[in-house]
Amino acid sequence: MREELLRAIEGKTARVVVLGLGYVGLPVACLFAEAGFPVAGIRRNREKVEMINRGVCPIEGQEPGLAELLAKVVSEGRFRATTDYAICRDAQVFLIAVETPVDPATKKPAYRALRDALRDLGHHLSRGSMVIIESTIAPGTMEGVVKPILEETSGLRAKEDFYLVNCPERVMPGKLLANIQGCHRVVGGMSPTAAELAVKLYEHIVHADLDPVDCLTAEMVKTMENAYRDVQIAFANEMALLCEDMGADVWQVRELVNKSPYRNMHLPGAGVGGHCIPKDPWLLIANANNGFQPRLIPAARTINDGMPLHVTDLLVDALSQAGVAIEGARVAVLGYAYLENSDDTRNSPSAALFARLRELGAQVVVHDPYVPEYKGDLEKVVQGCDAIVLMVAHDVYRSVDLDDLRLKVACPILIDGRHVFSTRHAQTAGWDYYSVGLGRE
Ligand code: SAJ
Repeated sequence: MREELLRAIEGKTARVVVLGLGYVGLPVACLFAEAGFPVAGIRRNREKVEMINRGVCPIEGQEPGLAELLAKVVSEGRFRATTDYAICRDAQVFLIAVETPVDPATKKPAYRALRDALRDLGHHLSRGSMVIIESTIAPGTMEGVVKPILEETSGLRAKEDFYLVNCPERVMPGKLLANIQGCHRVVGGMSPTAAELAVKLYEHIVHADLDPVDCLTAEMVKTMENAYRDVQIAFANEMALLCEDMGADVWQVRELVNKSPYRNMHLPGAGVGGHCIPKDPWLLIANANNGFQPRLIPAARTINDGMPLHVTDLLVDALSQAGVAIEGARVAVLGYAYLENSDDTRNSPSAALFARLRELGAQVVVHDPYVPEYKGDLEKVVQGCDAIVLMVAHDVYRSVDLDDLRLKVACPILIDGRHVFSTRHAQTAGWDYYSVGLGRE
């Protein structure tokens, strides 16, 4: 079994199927196709499947090289998408890259997409295959969820009849291809042979270290690195709140803190969004059950989830200083994606701000150059507004002419959730300027 699969991997004859063609699955499918493997991809959304098979990239934001690569491997017949799981029947290598959210109420893993993909694949799984989970999963999931479902639906046994691997993705919108090719990866095998074979496979597309480990270690590494980032951002956000309280400037303070050795204070801001950082800390602690009491992780989540509400408070104060009630006020929100220069709106902090402003009775208009429903002319969107709230540091906002914009609004209040502008620049242009982390005189 090992030799046969190794030959197919080294000879690039192994048929590869990627389950889930989103921000993780689509670029990895294209790279394996470009490396010379026959690749197919499965996505449930028929419209996106047809787009992909026309060689059109469904990901909108700035994604260097992806659209061209997709068009190339599709036109050369090396990659095609389908909604039909039967395509799995003649394949040897399967990569699963579906969403793994947490339940908003219980903060426990909500693995519906993962379980469905595993069940549908299990019915077509043949002996000698390799199944790789790229999705970020809670420690203990490979043993407790993935293996049992595949064994039950396939009638095969992991290790003896097929190889099982957890190789967590490390991609970020805006750098999808570069991250896959250039980032170090941990390759967690249900057996050392499984890890060894997966390393052989990824060597075709990853030009960085590939560390073979066991599955629990791989699950821990990925969820912990994102929890680490969330805690670092929470520290920065708490310091921003402290600086506002004491009339200091967190942006200047941070720059100087980072001049001291071994410090890398992250960026405070209007919130933490995306499919990873807001939920992976909960995945990390989801299966701890021998008395472990998490304190830091939940505290960091509370601080970061609170930032869009803090931005709302800054706005309400600013409006009341100007004698404008939030109820009925017309507020323009700049940026709806969770990350600059991306179209990805998953767990976007702007959604939390939007909901809160609506609750308070404000009239909310949104602009985002990348999110289809909020594209449009910025000047028209802010026309007659009582305030502007910047939530995302898209490049296009950095070069906005604040003097021009000033002439469009009814009331010159500017709340900067990402410190895109400077106080002097904004005040010179006649704005009443507020920024996260900036104390007022
Ligand atoms: N953010 C801050 N301050 C910071 C950094 C980020 O407020 O200093 C906010 C961002 O605005 C965004 C959110 O946090 O709303 C997440 O930003 P991100 O830069 O972490 O972007 P992600 O979530 O797309 O990417 C993260 C990355 N993880 C790490 O850097 C440890 C990426 O490497 C992972 O591949 C990705 O999660 C993932 O898929 O897990």
